[in-house]
Amino acid sequence: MVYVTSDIHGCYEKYLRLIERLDMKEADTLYILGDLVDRGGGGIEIIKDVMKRKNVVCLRGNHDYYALIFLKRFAVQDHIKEENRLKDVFRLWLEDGGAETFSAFSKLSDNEKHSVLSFLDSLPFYEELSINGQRFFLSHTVCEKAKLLDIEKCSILDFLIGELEYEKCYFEDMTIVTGHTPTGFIDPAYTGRIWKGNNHIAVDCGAVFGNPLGCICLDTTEEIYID
Ligand SMILES: [Mn+2]
Repeated sequence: MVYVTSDIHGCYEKYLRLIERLDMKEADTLYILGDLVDRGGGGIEIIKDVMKRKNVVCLRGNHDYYALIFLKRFAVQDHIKEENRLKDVFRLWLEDGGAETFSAFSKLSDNEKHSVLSFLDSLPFYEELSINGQRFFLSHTVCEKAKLLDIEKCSILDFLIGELEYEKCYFEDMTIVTGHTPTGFIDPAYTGRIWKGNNHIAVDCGAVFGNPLGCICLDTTEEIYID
């Protein structure tokens, strides 16, 4: 079975309960579509656990992307004094939930810091899957349809902060599975629930905002919610 969740945002307890609930066998895989860290306090714990598991695959979200940049420059190397331009963005990241990640990361040993940074640096931006003949495109988010159809023109930012057009079917023969946007923003009636439509599956239920952590099995379409 292939399972997909996203935007765990440091909710370590919900993550552990999801892993327990899925009770994955060797042939099963859980994809996490990015934003492991920030806002909730358990992002670093989640990374340490994911690194030990063979059947959990993470893609990169905007928060993981910025955490890598800022942890490397300001928690490992000491660039605090000289880089004013980057420091403004660093301050914004801290305010947007990065402070929790920064503080937990700072408590790690040098070896642990190194492995967390290597892990973040290794995360892919998207992945294509075929399950029982059905095609899926997995990523944190994607850009608008016209641009994605010309994928050569896309930059990594399109897969981190792109503005997805949920009202448009991008591909007739492939479902786009994404996180990043809490489903309540797509349709308030779906707050805390997985949203599906127009060959999209949106799995970010807003777990860090008090909603359940949503997960979908792509083989069976079963939806799993961890309160
Ligand atoms: Mn995001």
